[in-house]
Amino acid sequence: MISRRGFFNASAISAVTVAAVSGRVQAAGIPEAPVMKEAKTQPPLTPKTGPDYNPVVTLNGWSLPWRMNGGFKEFHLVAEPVVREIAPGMKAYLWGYNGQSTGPTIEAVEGDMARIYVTNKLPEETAVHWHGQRLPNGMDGVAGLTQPAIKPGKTFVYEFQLRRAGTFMYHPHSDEMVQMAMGMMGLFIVHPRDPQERRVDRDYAFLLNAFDIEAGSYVPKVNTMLDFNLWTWNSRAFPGIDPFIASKGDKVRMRVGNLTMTNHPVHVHGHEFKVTGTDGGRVPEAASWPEVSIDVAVGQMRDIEFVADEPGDWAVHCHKSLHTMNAMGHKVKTYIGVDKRKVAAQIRKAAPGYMPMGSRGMGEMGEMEMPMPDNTLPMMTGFAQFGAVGMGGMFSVLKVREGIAADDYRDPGWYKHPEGTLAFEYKGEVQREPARKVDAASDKPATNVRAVKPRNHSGSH
Ligand SMILES: [Cu+2]
Repeated sequence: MISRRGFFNASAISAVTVAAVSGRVQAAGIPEAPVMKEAKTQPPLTPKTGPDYNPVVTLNGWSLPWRMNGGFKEFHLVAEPVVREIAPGMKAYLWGYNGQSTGPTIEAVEGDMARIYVTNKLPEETAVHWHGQRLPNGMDGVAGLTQPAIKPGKTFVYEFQLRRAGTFMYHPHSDEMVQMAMGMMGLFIVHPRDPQERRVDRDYAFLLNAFDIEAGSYVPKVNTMLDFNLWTWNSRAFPGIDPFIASKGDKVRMRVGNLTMTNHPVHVHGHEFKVTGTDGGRVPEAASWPEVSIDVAVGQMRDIEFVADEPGDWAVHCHKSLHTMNAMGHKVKTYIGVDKRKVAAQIRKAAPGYMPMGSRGMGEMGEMEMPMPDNTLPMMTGFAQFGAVGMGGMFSVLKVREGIAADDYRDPGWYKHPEGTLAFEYKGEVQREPARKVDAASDKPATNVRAVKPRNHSGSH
């Protein structure tokens, strides 16, 4: 029997249960397999054993506890059917790992020896590919090519040294299209040996994924090629995606991996960021480039970093507008400019209460309370302090506030806009001073802008 002592290095993982009692530990020598019961963002898992590092925060996810065994850091993944809440009001029957889809984030340190047990509790074969890692070929997890598939009920062991730091992923390479359409994937973060190297204050991570679940049903269609209807981050859709929290002045990193079948331009409002990491590792500081949107292609990972120096509630979203809608979005016809009153009157004779939609745009749909099938998300939903946000899917909010404690990831509520900094309705002459001057000494150039001499003083003669 395995002692729990020395296993839990988590200070507090509220929702993790160790299911040793329910027979998850199949044999002495296999580490226990913790299970997550909820879809909330869990606090970072601070290391208590092994080399030190600064843990990530997985959006609507958690990190997998490990145990040290000799020179190995041992993890236990269980591939299994799970029930995932996509957003309040909708659950999906997916396949995942250790109780959730996406699976837990694996975190370790460059140079660590990793030993990962994978138990298959699915009704079919699987294998786990460690996307982006340098490892011996036989540990690469491609069923049929580098190993026999893991049959239902069996446990395989993967062992490899983590040779480089970076943002990686894991997913099946066995009936891959079905298993990924069902939600099987997770993040694998390898931290640098020196915890001070490129250190940030808040390190967020999430995977872009997608499902095709018909309105009113629970199971994804597994043979969909492109026509997905639920665009998710870590198998959550807005308003089910938790916010990114930052204290003003924090250096924030967001690590994004794409395991959908299309690209996603991820856009952050109110800040410029730098692209500081790709699948190939850290981008040297001098080579990282500024952006406000980063296109993450299929199978890619991108790390972005910025100083959260603008207080407020800033949207963070995929810039493909069909990806910020929930189910049914793309099946709705365009009626803008159409006078449907006559048509509606005709239809009401047969269907009393019929309501035409969309002739003034579709924003109105975000505010309507329409009867829907059970277990379906409205296509555009989510309310904030000024009304309907009119968004679903791949959308969240970066909440920057003054003086949030370093370990505090609680939602601070909606931003209170200082006097004079909020867009307002025009009601007559506007007469007031600018509320927020950029620089009192406006006749001097800002310090980071080089003064440019006029051309005719360039001294070329
Ligand atoms: Cu997208």
